[in-house]
Amino acid sequence: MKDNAGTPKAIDQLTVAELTTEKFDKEYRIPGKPLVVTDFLDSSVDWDLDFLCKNLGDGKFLVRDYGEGHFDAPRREWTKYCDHVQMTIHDFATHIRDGSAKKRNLYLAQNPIGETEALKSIAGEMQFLTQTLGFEPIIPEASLNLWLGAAGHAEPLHFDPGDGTLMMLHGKKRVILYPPKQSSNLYPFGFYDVLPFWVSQVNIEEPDLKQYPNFNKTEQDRYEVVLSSGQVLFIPTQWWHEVIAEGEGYVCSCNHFWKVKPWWRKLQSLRGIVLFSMNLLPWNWVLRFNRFIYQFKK
Ligand SMILES: O=C(O)CCC(=O)C(=O)O
Repeated sequence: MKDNAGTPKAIDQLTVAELTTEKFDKEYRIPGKPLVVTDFLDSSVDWDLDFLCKNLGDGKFLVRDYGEGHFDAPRREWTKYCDHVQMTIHDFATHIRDGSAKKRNLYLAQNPIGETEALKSIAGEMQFLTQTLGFEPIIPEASLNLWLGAAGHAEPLHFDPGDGTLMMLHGKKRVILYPPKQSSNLYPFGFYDVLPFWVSQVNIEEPDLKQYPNFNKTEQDRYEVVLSSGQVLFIPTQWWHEVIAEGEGYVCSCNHFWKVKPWWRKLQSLRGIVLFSMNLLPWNWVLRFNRFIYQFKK
């Protein structure tokens, strides 16, 4: 990070034993404040490539194919977010092992894992989220989503329609967060723009302050955490987050999107309300409609 460098704020950290339902509700869920639970998963849990190949079945996953050099260009010059390719976990593991996932910027992102053996291995932790902390899926069919990619990959700054939990299952991720009140200083793409309106135009590691001068104002509200294997991060809806895979090799995590409670936290920004409403419609309608409007706007 260059001109905008300051000391980021830390995210609160608690152990499972310190976390009661009342404490979570009062201090984190109701105000919409991020939290790391440091010992969330059993220390024996390690979703490495061998584990994933053995426990995820033979079905195909949708892999984001950003393409070589994609992240070197300013976001405003991108012509799309990414392409997609379908492959089995075995094929993707080969791309990770031979270095082509890193070179081509392939990212197995946000893929539902369904009722697999992998999910069964963390059933107790999922139960803690739903039964002890009272999380409810954002839509009934919402599942645990897998994120697997090469170290170095950075998933650009964006926000989500639901509350999220991101659990680290192999390796480390650095997560940079900004609260919803900073939205306008993060220069989101417009409605019917080339990239979705819940994505920021700013490359926060190398911000172009001539083009995005108000980005400087976000410094006081920059939060950062390095999430290690076994930890889970609560990301409240509309909190902007960029997620960077640290270290060597590859990283694996899973997230889940949950209903926003209390519901009025959905109303924090216009973008948040629109994204939440869109999420209630079938996504292929939404994307087709967006593309249709964009071609006239160009
Ligand atoms: O892990 C990633 O790359 C992104 C995860 C994310 O955006 C989320 O959990 O909401």
